[in-house]
Amino acid sequence: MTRPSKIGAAAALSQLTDWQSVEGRDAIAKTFRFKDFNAAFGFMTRVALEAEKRDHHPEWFNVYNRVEVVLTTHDADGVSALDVALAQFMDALAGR
Ligand code: H2B
Repeated sequence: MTRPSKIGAAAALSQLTDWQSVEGRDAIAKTFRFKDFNAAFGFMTRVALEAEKRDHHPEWFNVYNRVEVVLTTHDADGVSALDVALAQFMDALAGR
């Protein structure tokens, strides 16, 4: 499968709202907060199914209603258009 090339975090962030750069690596991050664990895990489940379809997967950490997401493209050694697209999918799903 052809992987997209690295565009870098700065180029990605210019296309996104409320995402941030990550210290020490080429990646983008956002913390999503939900009403409760059920809402947070529902979000994660929907994203997981979409990630499988896209063969592009998030790094994430969940505690109760909080989901901390980091996106980067391991095959490109940095942020690619796949990360921008997945970030936009997550934002739309979470309503932000
Ligand atoms: N997800 C992310 N975020 N980056 C990748 O480079 C990547 C992935 N590569 N999911 C895919 C899977 C690759 O490892 C498989 C073999 O297609």
